[in-house]
Amino acid sequence: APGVASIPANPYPYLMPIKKTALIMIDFQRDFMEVCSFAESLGNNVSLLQECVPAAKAMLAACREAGMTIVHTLEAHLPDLSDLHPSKYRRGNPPKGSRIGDSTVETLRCPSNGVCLGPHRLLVRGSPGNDLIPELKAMEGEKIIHKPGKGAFYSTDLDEYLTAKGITHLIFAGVTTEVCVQSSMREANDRGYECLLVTDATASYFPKFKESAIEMMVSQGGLVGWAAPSVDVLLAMK
Ligand code: C5J
Repeated sequence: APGVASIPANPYPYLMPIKKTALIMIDFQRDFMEVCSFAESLGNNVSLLQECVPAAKAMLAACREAGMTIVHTLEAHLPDLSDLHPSKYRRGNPPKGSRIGDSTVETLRCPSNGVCLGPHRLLVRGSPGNDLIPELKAMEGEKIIHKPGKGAFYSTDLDEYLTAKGITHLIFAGVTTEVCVQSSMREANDRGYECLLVTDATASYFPKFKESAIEMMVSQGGLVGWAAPSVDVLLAMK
């Protein structure tokens, strides 16, 4: 049909009505992707997440070109932390200086190459760590969702925004696959959206969790949705 891209996907072809589809870019924020960040303060290797940036960039460019709806999410808390559940604050029992809302001034190891986020408050809205990475900045007119949870629908206006635009299909990219991407895709699936995950535009600090998360979501005939590499999505959109 005209305006519908047929994407060879797992577990079977995904039909994408371009004007009714939004690209959802999950949490491509410096907090998770860069050195001197929240993620590094918790001991994660952020270079694993950088691997998915080229495919995410290509998806963003193609979806912009096609005039699609684009949404960027950020895991972010208000400066007064009033939207942070005490359970989330306590979780992991992180040392002082690595907790949500803490200031990094004295706590982070900074690299010697001069690339440094600089002092910031961890996962706090408006703090430098909460910016999108420079390669994947939002453009004028693209929706930015600040979300206090892992899922993009919890305590946000995302569902209303998409519904008002007549969006029925969602293409997901982002980090990390098994945490915020998977939570968001499951929430979207329960709300009736047809979801596809772009497999090389998502990454995890734990590569085996990424593979397992994708396997789980496409299992049993696509219980949560579909998965396909960016090359197949981009070709089908041409
Ligand atoms: C995490 C996320 N991993 N964006 N957040 O805490 O996946």
